[in-house]
Amino acid sequence: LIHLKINNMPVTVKKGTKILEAARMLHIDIPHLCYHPDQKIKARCRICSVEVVGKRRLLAACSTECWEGMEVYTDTQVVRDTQRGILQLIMADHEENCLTCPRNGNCVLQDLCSRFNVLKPKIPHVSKPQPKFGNNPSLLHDPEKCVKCGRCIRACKDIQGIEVLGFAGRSTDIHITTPFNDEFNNTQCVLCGQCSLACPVGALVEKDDTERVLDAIFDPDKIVIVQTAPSVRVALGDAFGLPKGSIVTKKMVTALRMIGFDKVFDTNYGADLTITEEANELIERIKSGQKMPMATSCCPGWVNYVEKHYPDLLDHLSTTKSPMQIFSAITKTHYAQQKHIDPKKIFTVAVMPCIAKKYEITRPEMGRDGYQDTDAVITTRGLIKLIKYIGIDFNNLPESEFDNPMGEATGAAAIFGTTGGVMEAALRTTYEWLTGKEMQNVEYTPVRGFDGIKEAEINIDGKKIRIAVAHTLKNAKVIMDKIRAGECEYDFFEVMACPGGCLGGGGQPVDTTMAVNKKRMEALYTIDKNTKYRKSHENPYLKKLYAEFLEKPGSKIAHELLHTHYHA
Ligand code: HC0
Ligand code: SF4
Ligand code: SF4
Repeated sequence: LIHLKINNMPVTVKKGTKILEAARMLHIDIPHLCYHPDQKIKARCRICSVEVVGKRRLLAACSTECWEGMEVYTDTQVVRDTQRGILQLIMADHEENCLTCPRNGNCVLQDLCSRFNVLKPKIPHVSKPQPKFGNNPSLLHDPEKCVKCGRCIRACKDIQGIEVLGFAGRSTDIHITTPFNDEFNNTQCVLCGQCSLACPVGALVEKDDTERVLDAIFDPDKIVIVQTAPSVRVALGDAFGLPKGSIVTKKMVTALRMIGFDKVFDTNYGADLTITEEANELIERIKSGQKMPMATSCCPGWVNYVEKHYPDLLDHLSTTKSPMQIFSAITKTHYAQQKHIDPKKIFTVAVMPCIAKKYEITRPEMGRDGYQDTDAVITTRGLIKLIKYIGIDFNNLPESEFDNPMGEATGAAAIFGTTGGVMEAALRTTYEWLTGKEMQNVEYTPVRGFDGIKEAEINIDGKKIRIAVAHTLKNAKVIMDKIRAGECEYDFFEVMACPGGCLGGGGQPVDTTMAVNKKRMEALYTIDKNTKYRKSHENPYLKKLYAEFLEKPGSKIAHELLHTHYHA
């Protein structure tokens, strides 16, 4: 243990603790910009500079380890002048249009300028106009707002192993860009949005579709139907000061009705359908031995990755569409027929933790008869914006239930939002269908938790099924390289592009970290535990849907509506 003093207050820390972390234990927040708790420390911005007795230069609190007897001061005149000086320099190279910035009110730089009273620029502006990138449905890059912290670069490289973003230029010309300054969709980018989640300012942001959603709501000729993804309900509360991992499903439903959606349904219903179709597909593939191992395909970041990085292995992806797309396909066909509504009058909105989903809905195969199945995707951040726009006092809202029939879902669907969840849900159904026996303990712990790659072998009726679960594309790469080399022994594997799965998605609130993700994961398992049905094929409304419309899993009509094919 190490003993030190910060601002004359004693604190004891473990060896290896950085000054920034030690200060937190004393409830002091040393300002930081390039530091992110889940990333490698680079100490680029130096805004965390502190004075240490005996040292002539200021030290970076994010990267300097505490030592025995250390005496640190975080609030001396020289520290404050340095911090203000750094902020002035950043502002000299920063587009000053905070009022119209998507991160207005939610920006680390804005908070720091306010905290250090850097209200008027003292240094002449040096920034030059730079082209924005955004010719894609998901992601917008505005280099004039960039603070060169490098957090986006590290997210892309260290989480996804992709390296689309990098520094270019020197001195005042230094900027972050893609290879050959190309648009994201011409690069190896998969639109996962992890860079936008890591960006402390408004330089990398999602494409905002909230205005389009409001326009549809105000249009008297449109019936606007919303579905909400499994992991939004355990993250939304963050924005309203609730403890991390709070389950706010029923308040969220009330808020969505207040915003003006005509029907509030649950993506989880679509997830149950995905599982019945995917389990059936898996059983068929195991029996035929074709295109093995089979991989899940509900994460569009992952699908984009296979298309761009492993186009020779696209056959391994399950043809079952994602819950979001299955949900919308049923809404605009069966549901529309039953309610006697022209599907072209229905406007479907999906609230997702994801920005790749904004791209997924534009794929040409995701619709029919000249209409798109899902009309708009807004992220958890987008929903927060709408709730604030309407002026809803979220925390004091009464609770309410989803509409039916597409608001009813099982516990298996709830856990889709965490890494390992799709696998566990699929196993619950596959096991029962292959054996004809009831699964006693539905909780399959080997696929739970945040290990990068989890492997297991299950015995189903004497047949060994080898499975794996990976989150982040860096981990997925390990599996894909094995398949390419002909060395992969799995039958079935799950990949989610984001750390922890969708609960750590690129569209979640910007203070998402792995520690926060852990709370969200626990919340999803709690929802599963407290749900009446815990296996997708037991969803009573799904049974009805198959009886009335889809006939059986894998039927001709199920293939038409609920399956697709991926191509390079
Ligand atoms: Fe996910 Fe999904 S679980 S991808 O992570 O499969 O976005 O939350 O909605 O579609 O259900 C995201 C989350 C979903 C879909 C589901 C799947
Ligand atoms: Fe990299 Fe994902 Fe950002 Fe694309 S969206 S640049 S893949 S982190
Ligand atoms: Fe989107 Fe979830 Fe995939 Fe991330 S893990 S890209 S949030 S679907």
